[in-house]
Amino acid sequence: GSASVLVQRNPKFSKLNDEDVRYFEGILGAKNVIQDDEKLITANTDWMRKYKGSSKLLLQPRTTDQVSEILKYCNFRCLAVVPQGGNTGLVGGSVPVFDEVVVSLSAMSKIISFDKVSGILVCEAGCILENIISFLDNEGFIMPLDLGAKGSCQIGGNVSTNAGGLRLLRYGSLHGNVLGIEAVLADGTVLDMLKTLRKDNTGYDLKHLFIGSEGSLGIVTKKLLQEARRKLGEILSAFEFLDSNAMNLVLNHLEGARNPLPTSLHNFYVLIETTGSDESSDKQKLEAFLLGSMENELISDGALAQDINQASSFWLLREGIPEALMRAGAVYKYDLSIPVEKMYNLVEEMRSRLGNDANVVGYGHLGDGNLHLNVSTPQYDDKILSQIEPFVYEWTSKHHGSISAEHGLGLMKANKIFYSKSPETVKVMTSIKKLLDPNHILNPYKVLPCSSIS
Ligand code: FAD
Ligand code: 2HG
Ligand code: ZN
Repeated sequence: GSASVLVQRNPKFSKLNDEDVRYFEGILGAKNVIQDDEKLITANTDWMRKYKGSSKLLLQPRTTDQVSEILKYCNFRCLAVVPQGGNTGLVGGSVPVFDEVVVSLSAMSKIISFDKVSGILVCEAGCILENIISFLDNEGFIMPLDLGAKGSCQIGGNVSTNAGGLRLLRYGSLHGNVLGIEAVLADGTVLDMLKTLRKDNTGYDLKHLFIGSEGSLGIVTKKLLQEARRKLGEILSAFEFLDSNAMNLVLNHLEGARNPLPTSLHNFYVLIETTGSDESSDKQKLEAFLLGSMENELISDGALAQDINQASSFWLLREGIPEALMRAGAVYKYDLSIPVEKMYNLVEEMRSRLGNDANVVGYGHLGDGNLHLNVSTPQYDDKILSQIEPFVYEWTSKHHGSISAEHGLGLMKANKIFYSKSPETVKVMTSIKKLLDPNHILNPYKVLPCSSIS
């Protein structure tokens, strides 16, 4: 079960009854009000199968108005709600903790418009990231966001977690790429912040509150605006790294994974991608970079993808790590921002703390200073956990890093926020939360510490 975080059900929340179900059926039609056991198990279980809730109801609205009506009713009845996208989140934020109603955005998956001149895309929150990527690719544009979970995660979930991913280095975070948002507040109010202007300094820019708010302030709905950039510029688009433990895991657990440098196992691998407007000059630059780095003994070996198939087989080695870790057994995940020069010290210290009890794996977005420290064990074990935490948080805090670079706080780290934020800042966040969601029905027990909310 969701063992590692102990919270109590808030007794203020009502329990779902038949009348509630009938009311939702009236809004959504019976087939979008789901009580089927199998579908509920899926909605109650996170991607890692680590967090499990016991919700009895899954709602699938098709319009913003329906989301608004759902929330208005839940707020009135004091029924707690979990907004859910593709359910690929890694911090236990996307599933109920107890019996919260799950509101899934999956049925809101239309691309509404795309303007080729400005590169502005408008779509519903439930659009699957991979569908947006291929839509834009067909139009000759690039989506500024890409991540391993692209086949399942939704743009609304990406915005709500402020997902970083594999292209942040080149295109920056969603705070820069999202031009507007439509969101529904806890009481059902629809906030239209969908301006397609690039410049608009009229008051507070409220959309930024919703980017990275992990479903705790509102539900992002229709028409997210997303800037897609043209394939231009001879610049680096990704700079990822993995250590030998990560490489070994992928090679052993993922079908189709092949080491392009098979002669010996190296301590570190980096995966570098460029996206320029002229393929042949890109290739020349990369070749020269590779040769130069080998001559200067910065690297000991390297390989250049010769075609798109080879490139995706390189990417599999990096993107496949979370999947390989899942297959290897239990996993403790830490998503940290740490100054690059100190980043690997933590991995090594963790290895010496845990000895042979665990496989400590380091990989991540080197170009962004983002380490994914994963500790893999045969099964979950409280003794091992007590060796890892609070050490990992204290270490990160001591080095002025962040305990959540890109995955958010969710349930896993709601009570750990003070390692990265001052009490004063948390107080302001709590005031905002209380203002926008006075009954705390939106994603309870997540993001902010329970002690600060009740
Ligand atoms: P969910 O998991 O369903 O939800 C995540 C959070 O957002 C929850 O708190 C939920 O309540 C809230 N939420 C979802 N939709 C909405 C909405 N419409 N309105 C309001 N709140 C909402 N993350 C990175 O940053 N970079 C990576 O490179 C990366 N790679 C990943 C690779 C794999 C294999 C996996 C499994 C995950 C990865 N992640 C990565 C984690 C990342 O947070 C998610 O994959 C993604 O951004 C979440 O989208 P989702 O639609 O699955 O949201
Ligand atoms: C990635 O970069 C994801 O692959 C997942 O953010 C990281 O599972 C992890 O720790
Ligand atoms: Zn990542």
